Amino acid sequence: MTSADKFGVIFSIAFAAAMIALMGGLLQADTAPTAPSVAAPAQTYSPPPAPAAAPAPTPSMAPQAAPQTSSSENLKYTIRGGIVDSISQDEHHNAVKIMMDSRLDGQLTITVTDDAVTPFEDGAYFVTIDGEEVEFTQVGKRLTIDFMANSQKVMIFGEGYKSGGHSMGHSEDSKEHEAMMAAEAAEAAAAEKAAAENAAAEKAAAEKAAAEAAAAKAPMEATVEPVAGSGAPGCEATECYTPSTVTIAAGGTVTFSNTDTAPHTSTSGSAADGPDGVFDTSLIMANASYSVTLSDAGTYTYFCMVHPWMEGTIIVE
Ligand SMILES: [Cu+2]
Repeated sequence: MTSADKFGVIFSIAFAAAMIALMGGLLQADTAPTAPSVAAPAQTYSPPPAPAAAPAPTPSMAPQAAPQTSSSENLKYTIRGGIVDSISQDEHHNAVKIMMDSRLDGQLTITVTDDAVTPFEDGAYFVTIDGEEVEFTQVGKRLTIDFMANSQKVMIFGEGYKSGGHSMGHSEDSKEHEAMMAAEAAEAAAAEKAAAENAAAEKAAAEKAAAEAAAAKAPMEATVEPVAGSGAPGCEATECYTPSTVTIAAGGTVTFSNTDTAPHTSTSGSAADGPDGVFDTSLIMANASYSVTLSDAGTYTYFCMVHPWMEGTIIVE
């Protein structure tokens, strides 16, 4: 090695050492002041108690019943027996969705805001856990909801998820009335014709034509009901709405009549892609119904927002 080479090697080592020292200093300067301020809200999962069969004394085990308190989406909550994975707002349906991981029976207390979900007129809410309506206690805007182990999705619904009928009913009534009047008039006219000598042949021809026209045209009205027990998965193997496909004429009406005990929606779109905005019955309580009028021909799929395995189809001709 020449002395020039030696100098080069020593210089390289010294330069590298200086850079490492400099970077170390920068890193420290960069991370040191911010680290303590990003302390995330503590949301530690508490493991279930040790099985009774193995009563090993574990005095050092963390107290598993300690509730945890935090806030997400600006909603304050306390949960015992599980952890909250996420809280999100379903603006389209005026609802708050809470996804959680619960391995124990537990309790969620959450304080909602009008920004997150607007209550019904009387200030009340409607709560489901994994699609089933549940009882809960409400003090002001603070809801206390008991849940069973392995519950996953808590939905808090507000105004907009009205139970029961629809304003469309009135115009339907008057349409029905008009149709009845027209039918009566036609009957009277037909009777007069029958009295005439050569009316019989004419009437038969007219009736035949009418029957053919009726057979060719899809009905103006159809009724769809959720299959009993469709609030639990399994119906998708056959049908969750019955009939799962209905055909109506353009301008016709499909009435969704909830003969099941669980509340359901029929929301246009699909469970995979979400609502498409064509129609939405919103939540239909047991024994209530909701009518949808479709004026444009086409094939419309729909699903239940509460039980996404429930899907059906309306064909408009
Ligand atoms: Cu449903």
